[in-house]
Amino acid sequence: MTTVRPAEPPRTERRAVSGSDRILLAGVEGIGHHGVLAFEKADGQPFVVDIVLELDLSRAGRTDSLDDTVSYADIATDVMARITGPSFDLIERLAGVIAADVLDRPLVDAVEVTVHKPQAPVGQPFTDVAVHVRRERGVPVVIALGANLGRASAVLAVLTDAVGEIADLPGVRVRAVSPLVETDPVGGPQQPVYLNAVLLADVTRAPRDLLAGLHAIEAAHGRVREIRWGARTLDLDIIQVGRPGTSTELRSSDPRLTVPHPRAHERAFVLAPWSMVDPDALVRDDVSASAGLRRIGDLLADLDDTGVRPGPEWSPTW
Ligand code: A4P
Ligand code: MG
Repeated sequence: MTTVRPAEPPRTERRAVSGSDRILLAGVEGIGHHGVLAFEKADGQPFVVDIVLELDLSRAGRTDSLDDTVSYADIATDVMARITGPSFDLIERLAGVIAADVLDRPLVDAVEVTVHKPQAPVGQPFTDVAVHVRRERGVPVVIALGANLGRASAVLAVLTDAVGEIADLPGVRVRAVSPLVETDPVGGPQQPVYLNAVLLADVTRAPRDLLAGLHAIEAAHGRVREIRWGARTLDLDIIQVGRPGTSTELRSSDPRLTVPHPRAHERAFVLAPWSMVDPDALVRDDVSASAGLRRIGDLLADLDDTGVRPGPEWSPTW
C-alpha cells in the first residue's frame, strides 16, 4: 500500500489511547427509575456510577489550569442528570449514554463507566450487580452518502436506513448527520438527480474495516458496480480520516482506500452538506504531497454552479 503519511500509524490502529493518565470519579449515587419492571419505573431505586477518564494530563500538570483538563464536577453533574433523568430499561443503556456524554467533552480519549444497581430485583441474596463499559473516542471520520435509484421515497428510506446501519457498525459513534440535499448528477451517463448527505463519526476501528462495513451496507441495499459514476442505490464514501494537519490524519493513495477522497474537495454534493454540519471543516486538496488545507467555505465559494438544492426533510436516528 502506498501511504504518503502519517509516519506513525493512524490512531485508529493504536491500542493505547493516552498513556496511563486517568481521572477517577467513584460512587456518584442517585435515585433513578431505570429497569424493565413496572414497579422499578414507578418507585425508583439507587444507582451508583463509577467513572474512569483517560486523557493526557501532562499539560495540566505543567500549567495548573482547569482549561487543560476535565472538571470532575461537570462530569458528576452529567452523570447525576442521567441517573435521575428519563428512564431506560437497561443499565447497559444507561452506561452507554453516560459514556457518550463524557466523550462529547473535549480532551477525553476514552472512558470507563460502571453502573451499579445494588437493589435490583434479582430474586436471590446478592450484594451488587453492575455493568461496565469502555468507550474510546477514536478518530473523526467524514462519510458521504449518496443515492439516486428508485422512487424519491425509496431513496430517502435507503439513506435513512444507512445512517442507522453505519451507527450499528462496531467501533463507530455517529456524532452528526447533515440535512439532505438534492444534487445534479456529476459525471457518468444521464441519470436521475441524487440525494446526498454527510455523516460525522468517531471511529475506533481500522479504516479498511470501516470501508468493509460500508461496502456490506451498500451491498445489503442492492448496490451493484457496473458503470463508473453511474446511478446507484447507495454510495458510501470515506472522505476524511483523522484531524487534517495533525498526527491523526490518514493520507493514503492506496486505490482500495484513498483518503482524503481525491475528488471531494471539488464536489459540491459533498462540500455543501458537509459544511452544514461542520462549517469550520478543513479539507485537503488531495492526497499528493504538495496538497494544502483549505477552509470548506472557501472551496464552496470557488465553485460556480453548485447544482445543490435543499432536499426533503429527514430525521435519521442513530
Ligand atoms: N475506494 C477508494 N477510496 C475510497 C474511499 N475513500 N471511499 C475504492 C470509498 N471507496 C473508496 O468505489 C470504487 C472503489 O473505490 C471501491 O471498491 C473502494 O475500495 P465505488 O463506490 O464502487 O465507485 P464510485 O463511487 O462510482 O466511484 P468513485 O470514484 O468513488 O465515485 P465518486 O467520485 O464518489 O463519484 N453526483 C451527485 N450529484 N451525487 C453523487 O453522490 N456520486 C458519484 C460517484 C458521481 N456523481 C455524483 C455522485
Ligand atoms: Mg463510492
